[in-house]
Amino acid sequence: PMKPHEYIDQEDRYGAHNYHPLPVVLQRGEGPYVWDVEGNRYFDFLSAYSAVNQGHSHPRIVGALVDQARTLALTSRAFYNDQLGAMEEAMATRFGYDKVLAMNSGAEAVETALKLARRWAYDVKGVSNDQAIILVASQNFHGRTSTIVSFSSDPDSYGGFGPAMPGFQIIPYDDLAALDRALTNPNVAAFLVEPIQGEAGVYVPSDGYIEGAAARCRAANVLFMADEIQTGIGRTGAWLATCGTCSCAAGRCERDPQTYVRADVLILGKALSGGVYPISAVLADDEIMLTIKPGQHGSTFGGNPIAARVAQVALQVVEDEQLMQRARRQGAHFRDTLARDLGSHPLVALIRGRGLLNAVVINTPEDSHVAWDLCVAMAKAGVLAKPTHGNIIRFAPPLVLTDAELDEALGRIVHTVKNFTAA
Ligand code: IF1
Repeated sequence: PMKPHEYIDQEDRYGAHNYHPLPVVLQRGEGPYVWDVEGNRYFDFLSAYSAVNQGHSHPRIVGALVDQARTLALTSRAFYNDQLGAMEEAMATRFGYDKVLAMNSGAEAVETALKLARRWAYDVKGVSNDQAIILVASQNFHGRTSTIVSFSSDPDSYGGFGPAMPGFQIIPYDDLAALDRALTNPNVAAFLVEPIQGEAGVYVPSDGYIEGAAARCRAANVLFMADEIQTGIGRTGAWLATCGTCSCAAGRCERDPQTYVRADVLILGKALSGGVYPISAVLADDEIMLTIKPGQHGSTFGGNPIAARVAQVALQVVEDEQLMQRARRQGAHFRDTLARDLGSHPLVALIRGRGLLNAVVINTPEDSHVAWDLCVAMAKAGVLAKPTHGNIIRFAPPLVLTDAELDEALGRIVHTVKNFTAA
């Protein structure tokens, strides 16, 4: 076996330098834990950016993956398979849409939604050819394709990758007046938005923003498209962040009319597979989804039998283990405890989040090393988290921690911050 630095050197030597990982080399995962190559155990408070909500290597999900891989892995969509329809039915009925379109990565699902919005604009709304505008929010993160980075406001994402794809307009996030102004343009096809902005640093919008945005889009005959790739599948304390304050009581969807928002186009990824396989999907009703005809969109691997089988089980696990209720309850406890123990600590500027998608804003400029050094110190204390924007630390553990495990991890986080001395 190699030493940790040898693995790091090997990646550095032979891999592209498009990431800057924390210096931890992981080998094994189970539930909320991962182990490095030297056998040290960590609480995983990143959860692969919320892809492993169900915990690492969930036995039921891995069982489905392995069994289906042995039986039939890939057919392409040139033929039917015996798993895809069941996955489509499970997702359509659970989330309340006519149709599902299966892809692989989150970025591909976002691309699919953008293409659907344009087709719907031309075929249904009656926008003149090539004139459709899609609104997006500033500080958005929707993936890394050349089209998606075209409408990023982060120079690291779009810089040097031009020319930008036309047909997008960036409006301020959490600003209904700005949305109102943009919606006066009759060529607007859709508004694509994250209900909570992940990459922006777990930025939770004002109460009523998502409801207000959806209502304004509906009034203007514009599609409201929710990117729930990171916020969905239990992470924020309900099936979806757009579910609002519904409690998913008894695992049943209440669709509380006070706060539930139904996106016209719902985009899912990440934890749709429990992290064992890349699976994404777009959900919409027939008026939108059936604008794309055979031969006009697709993917070799999209909707393959492994993905279809895995997604069914991954969703069932969330429901059976009541992970959204746990995320809601434990998330409140997490924020309360951090506020109590670190709320007045000089390093802590702000604690925010919903469910188990949380962030601590460190009281330093974005170009300071403190948040990074703090994450290295937390790793030494057995908790893995990663800074974003230089001074924001995201805390998003798998949703399968016991209450005692959460308290143990909280103790380590609090202890590390209290004993931290900036270099
Ligand atoms: C990386 C952030 C998280 C997403 C939303 C689409 C995608 C993502 C709302 C694309 C992906 C990622 C990818 C990950 C870092 C990450 C992230 F910091 F950038 F914002 F999760 F917090 N929509 N999010 O959050 O999905 O194509 O990656 O499957 O390594 O870039 P993808």
